[in-house]
Amino acid sequence: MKKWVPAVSGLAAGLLAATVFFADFSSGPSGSASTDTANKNKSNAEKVYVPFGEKDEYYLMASGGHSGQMFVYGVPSMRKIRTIPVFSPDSATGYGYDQHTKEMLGNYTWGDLHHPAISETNGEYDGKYLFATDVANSRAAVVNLETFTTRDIIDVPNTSGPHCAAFVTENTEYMFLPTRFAVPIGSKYESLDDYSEKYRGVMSAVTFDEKNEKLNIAYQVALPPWSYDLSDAGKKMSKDWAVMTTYNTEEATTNLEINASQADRDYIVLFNWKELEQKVKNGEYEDVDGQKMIFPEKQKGGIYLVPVAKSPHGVDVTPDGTRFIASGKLAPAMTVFSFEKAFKAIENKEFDGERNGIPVLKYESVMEREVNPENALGPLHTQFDDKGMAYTTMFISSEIVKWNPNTGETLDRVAVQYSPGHAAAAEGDTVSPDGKYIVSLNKLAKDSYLSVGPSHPESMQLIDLTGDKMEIIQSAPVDPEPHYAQMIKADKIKTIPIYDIDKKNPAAVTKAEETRIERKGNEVHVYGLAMRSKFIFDAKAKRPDVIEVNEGDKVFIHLTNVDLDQDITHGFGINKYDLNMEVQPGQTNTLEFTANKAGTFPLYCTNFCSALHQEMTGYLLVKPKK
Ligand code: CUK
Ligand code: CUA
Repeated sequence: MKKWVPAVSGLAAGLLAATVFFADFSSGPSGSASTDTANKNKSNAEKVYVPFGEKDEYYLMASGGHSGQMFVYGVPSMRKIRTIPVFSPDSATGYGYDQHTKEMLGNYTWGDLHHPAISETNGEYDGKYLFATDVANSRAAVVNLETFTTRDIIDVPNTSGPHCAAFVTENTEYMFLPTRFAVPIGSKYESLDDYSEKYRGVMSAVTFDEKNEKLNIAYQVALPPWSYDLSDAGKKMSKDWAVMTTYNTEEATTNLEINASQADRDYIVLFNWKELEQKVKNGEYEDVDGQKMIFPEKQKGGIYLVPVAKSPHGVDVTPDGTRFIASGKLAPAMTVFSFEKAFKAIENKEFDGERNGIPVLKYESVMEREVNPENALGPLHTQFDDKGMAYTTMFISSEIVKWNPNTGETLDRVAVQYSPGHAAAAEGDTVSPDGKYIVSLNKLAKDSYLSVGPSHPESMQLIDLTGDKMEIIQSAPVDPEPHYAQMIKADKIKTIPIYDIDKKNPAAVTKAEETRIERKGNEVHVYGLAMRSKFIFDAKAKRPDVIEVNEGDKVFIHLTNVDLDQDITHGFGINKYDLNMEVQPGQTNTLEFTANKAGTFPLYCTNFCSALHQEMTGYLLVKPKK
């Protein structure tokens, strides 16, 4: 049963003056459910039940939105397993407090993480790394999946909000980071009256050096001053290509809700990254503050525009790489484009003029079909199953529609609660999705869970794809908004049980005899260790667990956890110094701070580690200046 209620909020609701299709979930597992429903729910409960001690079949790597973090869930249980701090400090792990993570975060204290991307080999998730970008402060990050820790963060210059990333190419050659907000190159001041001339929508091609775990900007492209929304890399026959959606090709500078929705068409940018790479090798670029910048109006070639229904959002490449599907948040249709047709059109120069020096391909030359399921409104993002069937989220009609991209035929629909943004299918962005599951990432949960006041958590609903009909079998709250997630087979992730004590790290100590406190002028270096259940900063001292410094000293506390037992992690917090860090088994971490407050400051282990964890304490004594 469905009931119509007026839209109160949401994407473009004002413009559309639409009504929202809210499904009625009142016949839930409790209450007046029929015996049939009860049985069905029992079998659904079994489908998601993972007994204690057994493991889930998939990892779901979900974006933590404007928490700046990433969340790890298990599928099918939908149990949350871990938070990975990426773009924001995290008190629990001391992320952003120790020297390495503090340097990575710079001076930023928040981030807005939208689209996690798992590294790929031959178009398959390889389970090695996870990439993400920060819309708030224009950064890109890489997380190592042996340890589930962030290893590198870079600032992306000339850009403001690389929303439309990260999507990696088939062998993780590149991820492309186009900007959401056009800004002047160098982010300097320019009047908005000169927007069309002075502003640009720069895209960065970022590479990953696995050996050193470093991200690098290989080159940038000064695209027109439009907003770039979502992107996807080609696969197989289209592997050298990538696509991204644009909006505000009107180049409006105010009241975008209205002004960026004037033209009937915006564009998909279609580009050949191999060709752009070659251009850079040939020296066809300009040096802009040390960045290799391609200006498409001057260094022509490799980039094309494909007209698409106005204000598109998602664009997704089919697993076989033959098509790309754009979803129009203001148009009720999904548009299927053919790479083969696009390649022919490029060869035959079937252009409809150009914009900003970039050729516009004829819509009819590239478009294969427009798909418009009855009453389905607000298509945003598409995922795929093992048979190549498409699953598109419908933000306004609050459902997922299953359809056949080869014919356009609607195959099934399931109501979700409510307003799905993305969905994440099992191995969904690879060349061989698993089918089996899809998770709907809903923007509004509306009373699905115990009330916590006016603001409710969002939700993720797990949908079983193995039966004749899609079926929701589990749901989990998530807070805040999960923009996107990727679901990877659990056995592809190979975590390490403990860190190898890093002998190359000059700050590592392995035995009590090596512990020491060294002073060089007003710099104090503590080489300490943590073990159950004590700290040893200097084994030879009268009180080995005490650090004494002078007010104004620059203090470095290097701490190695020598407990090489799985899961025996120690913390190191100093009262009232606003400092905490975690040292996992075998790890060496450094806290760097200035002892600018004189006094007596207890320090203690912040992670439960043994029956005598409470005794794992010491003192930082800061002698006042004369
Ligand atoms: S976006 Cu499309 S619904 Cu990928 Cu940031 Cu949120
Ligand atoms: Cu170490 Cu608690």
